Amino acid sequence: MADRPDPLHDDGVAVQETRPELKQPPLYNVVLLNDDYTPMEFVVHVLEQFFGLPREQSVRIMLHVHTRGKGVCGCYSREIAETKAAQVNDYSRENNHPLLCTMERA
Ligand code: TYC
Repeated sequence: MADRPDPLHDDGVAVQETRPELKQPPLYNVVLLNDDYTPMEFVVHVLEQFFGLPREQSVRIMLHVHTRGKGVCGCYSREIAETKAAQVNDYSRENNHPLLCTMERA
């Protein structure tokens, strides 16, 4: 009962009602960066395996990154984007490729 201010007996104290938090959580683009050494086939493989993209779209994104410097692989909540980027970076390191994956606010 005492968890809500009583407007008739407020002792002259103004109470600012807390508005409910209605904002959607932000989304993040997972971004691949170009480098001079990672084989194109490895990048295509990463896009297929970690982002579930079909081969044609993976080739298209890889070539976009190769020519433009970076490109978006997918858009996710912060936790999923962090996990994807970390998985790609771990996998690239395990395979001795300098491929880097980051995330940016969408
Ligand atoms: N630039 C690389 C090459 O010529 C290919 C590449 C594409 C590397 C995309 C990274 O995110 C990348 N072998």
